[in-house]
Amino acid sequence: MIQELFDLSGKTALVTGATHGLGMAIAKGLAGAGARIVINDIFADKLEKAVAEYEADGIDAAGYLFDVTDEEAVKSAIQTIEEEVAPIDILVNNAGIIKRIPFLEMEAKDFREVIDVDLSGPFIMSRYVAEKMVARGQGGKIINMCSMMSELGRNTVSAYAAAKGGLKMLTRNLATELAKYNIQANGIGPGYYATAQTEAIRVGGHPFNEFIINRTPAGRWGQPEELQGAAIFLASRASDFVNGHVMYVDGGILATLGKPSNEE
Ligand code: GCO
Repeated sequence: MIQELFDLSGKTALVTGATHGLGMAIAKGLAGAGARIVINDIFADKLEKAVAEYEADGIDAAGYLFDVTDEEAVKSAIQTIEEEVAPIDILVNNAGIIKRIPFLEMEAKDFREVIDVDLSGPFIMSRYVAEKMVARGQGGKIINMCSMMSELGRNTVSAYAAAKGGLKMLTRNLATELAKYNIQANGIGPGYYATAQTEAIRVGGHPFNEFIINRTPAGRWGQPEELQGAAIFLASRASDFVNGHVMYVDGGILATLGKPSNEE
């Protein structure tokens, strides 16, 4: 049956930072396709709340407390997860932060912090998860959460754009170096989604809300669940010859220059 191509039964997926938002929607999607879910966060209370939320949805998610930027912590967490749960077949590098600060006001420490979480974190995670995948010789999938900012600049997000542009290139390099081990590394590039991360620029009459609705050919913000199809595809056998690709799920933003706000 063709559905078997997308079946994740027997697979284990680690989705970093999947305590809320896009990561949680993706993890729930992978669980729906049959995968065993592991998540992490740096806050114990967020982790606990999320595990309960998965449970309410009938998903038995294993939660681990560690920081993706801490190389030693990552190494030992991966070891523990593989012993306590199962070998990681699918890694989704989702954990990320954003700082919206005008370029001329940004300090290097803020820039570095964003690069650390959004770019060095995925490097560290991929480095140590891939090492185990290679040793087992059964292939694997790495999915990096890219962004519109992997392609476009925007006021106030220089650090985030630099990190997400870098993450796109890290994805291509992982694809280059890991393909021979049957590991595929791809990215998902979400457009603008109604999540907590975009709340500050979406609600309360913020002009960015109108701008995004007008700028997106689909004429609306995305809903987190709309990323599930892309995630399942990139995590499954269906994408075994897809490598180094960033799949933009953006309602068409990157396809268009946009239009004046008063145009039908
Ligand atoms: C912003 C947004 C974005 C999005 C997303 C776009 O301030 O422009 O927060 O960066 O969250 O990553 O793809």
